[in-house]
Amino acid sequence: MPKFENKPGSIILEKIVIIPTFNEKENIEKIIHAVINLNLGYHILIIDDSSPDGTAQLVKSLFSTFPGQLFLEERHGKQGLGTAYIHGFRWALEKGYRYIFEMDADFSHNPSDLERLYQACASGADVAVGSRYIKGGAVANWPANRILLSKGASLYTRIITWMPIKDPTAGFVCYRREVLENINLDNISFVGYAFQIEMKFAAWKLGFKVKEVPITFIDRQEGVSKMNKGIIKEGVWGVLELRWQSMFKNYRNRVINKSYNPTPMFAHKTSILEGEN
Ligand SMILES: Nc1nc2c(ncn2[C@@H]2O[C@H](COP(=O)(O)OP(=O)(O)O)[C@@H](O)[C@H]2O)c(=O)[nH]1
Ligand SMILES: [Mg+2]
Repeated sequence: MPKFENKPGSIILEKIVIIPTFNEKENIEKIIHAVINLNLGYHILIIDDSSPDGTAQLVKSLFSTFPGQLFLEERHGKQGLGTAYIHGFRWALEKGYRYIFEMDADFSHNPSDLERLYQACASGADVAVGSRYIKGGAVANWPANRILLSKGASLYTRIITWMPIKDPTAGFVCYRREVLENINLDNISFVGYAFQIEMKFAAWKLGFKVKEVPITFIDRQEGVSKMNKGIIKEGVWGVLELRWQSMFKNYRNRVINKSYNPTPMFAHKTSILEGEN
């Protein structure tokens, strides 16, 4: 794990987009270019689970084009989306990033929408969720069975948990670092899409302000989805488990990071730029 690099007077690292990948060779270079070409200061961290198709090699081939902006963490074997993000969150917190994003590699999430999530967080939200199911949001060319599954999962989650979020399985998210620092990431237990629900549930239960921002989600054009029955099963049981824990045990106590100590340099809103001290 790299050492914490921010020192007073040095550049505060602002925005990092974490992209988990498993066999995304058709998309990976294009999505990296698309995010960096926004020219809005986004850094990218790819978490690759030893993709047999050589995704990680393609990322490495871009290191010299985007020095200091593109990073890669390689893990051994496919370990699931949730643990990939947890790995990325720890990495980004350790480095000192202030806004930490989740995004898929497959262009289902439009990189141009990153800034709308960022603006929502920069103007008062703690978590900004790119939402398909609020006014102005949409899903384009997803097969009917996937739409039904996704909408069904959202309704099911809301009925069971009462969490006031219309798109709880959304995977296009911006977190203020304080949210991730406050959550005990050791106790986030799910690996698949239930992970997305649990992160929002934890943030909501800890009293953070979650704002949904409408987005249009587009089905992937290239590569294949990693959705499977195990992920659906984990989602169904996972939501019940969250509800159970929050009813009879103190979920808040379980999920709060008791050793969280805010770093004073992150307690204010203004960026410290190099040479300004
Ligand atoms: N590192 C890692 N990434 C994964 C894993 N499973 C899925 N992903 C990535 O997570 C993102 C979302 O997965 P995807 O297959 O598009 O799911 P879908 O959009 O629900 O069909 C993509 O960028 C995948 O490459 C995994 O086990 N490990
Ligand atoms: Mg996808």
